[in-house]
Amino acid sequence: MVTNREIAKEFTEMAALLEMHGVAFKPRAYEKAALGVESLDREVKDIYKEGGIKALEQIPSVGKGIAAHIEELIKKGSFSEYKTLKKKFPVNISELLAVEGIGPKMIKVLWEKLRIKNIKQLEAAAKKGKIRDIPHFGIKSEQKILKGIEFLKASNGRRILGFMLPELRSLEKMIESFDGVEKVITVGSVIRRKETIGDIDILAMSSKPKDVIERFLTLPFIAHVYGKGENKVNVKFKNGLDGDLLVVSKKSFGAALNYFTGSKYHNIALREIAMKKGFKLSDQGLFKGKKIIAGETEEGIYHALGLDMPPPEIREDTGEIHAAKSGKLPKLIGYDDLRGDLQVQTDWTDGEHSIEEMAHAAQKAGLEYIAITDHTRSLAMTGGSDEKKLLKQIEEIKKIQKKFKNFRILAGAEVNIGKDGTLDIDDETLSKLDVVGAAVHSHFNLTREEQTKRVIRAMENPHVDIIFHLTGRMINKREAIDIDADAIIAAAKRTKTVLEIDAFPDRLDIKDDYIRKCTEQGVKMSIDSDAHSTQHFQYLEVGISQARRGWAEKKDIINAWPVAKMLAMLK
Ligand code: DGT
Ligand code: CA
Ligand code: CA
Ligand code: ZN
Repeated sequence: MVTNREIAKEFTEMAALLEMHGVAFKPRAYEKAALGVESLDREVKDIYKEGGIKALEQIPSVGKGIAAHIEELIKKGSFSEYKTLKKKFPVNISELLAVEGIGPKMIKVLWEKLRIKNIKQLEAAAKKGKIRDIPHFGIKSEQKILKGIEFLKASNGRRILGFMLPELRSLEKMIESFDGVEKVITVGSVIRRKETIGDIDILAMSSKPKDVIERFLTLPFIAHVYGKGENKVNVKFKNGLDGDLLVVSKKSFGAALNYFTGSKYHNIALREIAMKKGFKLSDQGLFKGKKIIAGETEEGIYHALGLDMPPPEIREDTGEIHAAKSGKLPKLIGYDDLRGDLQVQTDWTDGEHSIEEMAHAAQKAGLEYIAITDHTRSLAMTGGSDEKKLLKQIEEIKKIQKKFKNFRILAGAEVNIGKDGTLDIDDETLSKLDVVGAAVHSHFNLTREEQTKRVIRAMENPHVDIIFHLTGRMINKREAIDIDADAIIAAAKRTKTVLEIDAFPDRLDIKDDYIRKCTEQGVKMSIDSDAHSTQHFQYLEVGISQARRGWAEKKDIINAWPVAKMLAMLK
């Protein structure tokens, strides 16, 4: 039985294999299909069971040919075209691709010259100085590879939550469908919406824990069972993560939910409050002596302790307890509150879809406006726009706008910030755009002083409205640029520049603590998908989580406002 993740993984590898074999065009189709499958919150094999190959063709980015491969994957666990190509390169492609800077072409050379199959061998070869001798590699790429491996190791196997949400929801739905299960919630770092998760903690409500556990163990996701008890089981999932399922009855569900939501530090603080009031708080309930005071709901527990209930995203013991005591919890921005998206790429540069397709997808996702913000000329590999192309795009947007009702397409750009803070588009052209975002895409290794100065210079440009993905970090892949966040936030306030929360799951730039500083100082932010495909609008949710963890409210996020109000606050 094959899971969505396994299908997506094989397609991603297929794309790489095609490139390694020197096949043009086709790799993109497999990359897109991998994305299409990964973004589903239903299992592909269920879709196939219900509607056959025709239903598979309805999956985003899946056509006839790919659908046939999926059918084969479901039946045999792999597909023959993949297996044929793989014969020539018997290496762990997924593992090697995870290293920053390693692509299919490099994997091919590393195999052909040094017979490198996996990260372990890659690291050993790099440490022995063997990589530098391969033509076109050199000492610099050898060091870069070692740095990439080190960074990956530091991630400790933690996974990027935003990329896993569809898979987790699919898993929840399956458990929910079991007989006798009344509720299922993935708790721990998942419900707190951390950037990354270390494992998957699932809580189910049922009066028949044994049956639920038996059924759970038949799921296709499970690779190994570490241990099993009356009402809990501890497994390794096929995606490589460990997981716990805990099954509890209705009367202690709230207490279990509260305990396993965490965080640990929040729990410790709560338990102290309970103790001071002469209660005892555990994952079974809130007790006075042997008498249970609360336990069925979380609200019940908080109220019995004299507290308002903080949303899971802020339960980190960073001030939420105090706020909960004094009726001062923030009214966090809600998951339905976004009206627009201010960073969207199209096929004018490195996006996959046209302006019109992106606009339709955004409208379907419930938005009222988007800004088209393609890259600019110094990002040559994306086909970045120069002034002429931008002016042409403005005209094109006007035309496409006529086809839409109750939806606004704004003209914008993601202007590149040069090493010295200058921009690669002239002011006159920038003045014609509705929204100007500026971002760092190169010179990641400057000193803190240089980086800070550079970004502040861009902020001082009277046309730059937003700084996109401020630090350029990519979770598990690339470090953030070294920047003085306090100076940036102060400059944002002074120059009325907006700081973006980039919702793309491996960016989530800016981080929660910066967001909180922005809210405290009245610096406005936007939450943007950074979409390069119609499917990426779903990531806005992940950006909202990030904003919530930074205590942001609707008033702090400009694209939660109606378009006119939003535009009026830009420079
Ligand atoms: P993770 O798995 O590293 O992404 O982070 P969490 O927060 O999911 O941590 P995990 O899986 O170790 O534990 C799940 C929840 O269980 C945690 O959020 C709070 C609770 N918990 C775990 N260990 C302790 C503990 O030692 N004391 C208390 N009070 N609660 C704990
Ligand atoms: Ca966990
Ligand atoms: Ca755990
Ligand atoms: Zn960018």
